[in-house]
Amino acid sequence: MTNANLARDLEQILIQIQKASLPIYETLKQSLGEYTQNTNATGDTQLKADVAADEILQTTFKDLKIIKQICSEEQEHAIPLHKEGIYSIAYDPLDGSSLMGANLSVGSIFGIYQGDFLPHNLVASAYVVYGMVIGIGFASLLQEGVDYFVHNGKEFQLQKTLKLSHKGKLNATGGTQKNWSKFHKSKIESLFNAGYRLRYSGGMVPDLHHILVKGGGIFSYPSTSDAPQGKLRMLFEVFPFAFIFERAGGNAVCIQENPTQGEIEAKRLLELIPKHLHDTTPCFFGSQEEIKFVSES
Ligand code: AFP
Repeated sequence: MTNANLARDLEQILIQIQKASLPIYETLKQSLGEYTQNTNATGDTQLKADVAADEILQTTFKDLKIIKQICSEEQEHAIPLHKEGIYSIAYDPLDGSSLMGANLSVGSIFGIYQGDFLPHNLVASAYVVYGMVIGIGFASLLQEGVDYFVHNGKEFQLQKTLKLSHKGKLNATGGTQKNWSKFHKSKIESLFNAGYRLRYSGGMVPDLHHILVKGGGIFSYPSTSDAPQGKLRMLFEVFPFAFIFERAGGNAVCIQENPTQGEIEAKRLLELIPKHLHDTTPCFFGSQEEIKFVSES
């Protein structure tokens, strides 16, 4: 496929994401964070807004013949759309929805694949932040950096292209601290001792967007004693943001420890192969310097 054809297709997909974000934002404004009686494929209790956002996205993507299949964090299996389609889209319709009751920002995340849901097939990724305004970050193979669009009340306007500096100042890390490994504790402590400041809302989209907007830092969701494979899902959260951080000039790795030998292994997140659609992995996203620091024993 030529770059011109890819650019045309990605523009169509971005337009669908922009279109869908408007009714999703309206749903959020009318929602009080009410739960349904149902759980999703990963066992999380669904909010009414999770279900509504998923339905809006399914309907919006159905309109586009170039989409072969979609796969949502809220669904157990992928949903075929158009036989002649070329792209597969994996998405989390409403990430961080448990924060809605506290009126904090939440988001949607999209990985856009040419072919099947394998990280080396990613051609673009996007996220939507539903905050004071709707913001959309979009990265593709066709350009360096992450284009950040903001809705001005009438239309989406490109605000800036986000790029990471070699090193930043923010440190966002998740999971229950008593379940962190000694290695993770010591790395996080060293970062704070070096002057890094904690910024963690509990929403992956606003937390990672914050690092991109401030031009650097690190976000981690490590392996913990209660969740050795971490919490965040490869297809719906991790791969799209790994792609975005790499396009922004940073790095994204999985860090696994071998406690008996006291060694650690850092692997590029986009080289992991999921066995199941809902697999999770420990993950670290950041500027070059921070990722180098946490990748060393
Ligand atoms: P919810 O969708 O249950 O609010 O989880 C949000 C999330 O998947 C991601 O957005 C956060 O980074 C992460 O979980 C926070 O998890 P911890 O509360 O365990 O740090």
